[in-house]
Amino acid sequence: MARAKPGSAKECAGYGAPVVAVVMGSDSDWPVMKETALLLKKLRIPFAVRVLSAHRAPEEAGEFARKAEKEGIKVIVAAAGGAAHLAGVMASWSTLPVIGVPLEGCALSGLDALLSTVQMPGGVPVATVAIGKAGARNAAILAGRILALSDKALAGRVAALRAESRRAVAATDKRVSKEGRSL
Ligand code: RP5
Repeated sequence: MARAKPGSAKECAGYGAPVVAVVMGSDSDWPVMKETALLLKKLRIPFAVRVLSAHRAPEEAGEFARKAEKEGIKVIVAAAGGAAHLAGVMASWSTLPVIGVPLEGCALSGLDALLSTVQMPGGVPVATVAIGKAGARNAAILAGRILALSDKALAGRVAALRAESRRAVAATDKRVSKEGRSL
């Protein structure tokens, strides 16, 4: 099966210079990490998407992290599966907030990536979210909340997103309880 191609920074960040970097270990991670990109787009947060490997191309990954802040990035979202060290490498080379997304591999269903991402030594934090798509979505919202601390308009959009999900639960509740009554 052909792999999805990561979107270019230019393509995804047409509404300003990127302030969030979404980095991942492989293009095989993109179908999940597209969830982060779509939510960032919905929140109108300019972002860049990159494939950077902690193991296969460590020098390039380190260089990216070292330069990120100077290039205007404010939050790094780093996703990887298996022996997932990409978020840790970002946090080692940068003092920007790093959100780690553990992804599901074949062998251990993402538990390997979760432990690799979350178990950082004291002093080098990675804010680790859930495995897979839920984590990918939460990474975007968490990045939005961090940026919203100094951006009132964005805070409004983040709040609107929460209200939308509350309304969705109410609609589901109505539908399922109606189905329950009709049994
Ligand atoms: C990790 O290894 C990547 O983040 C990916 O989740 C996993 C497998 O990579 P590929 O072999 O599909 O390139 O570094």
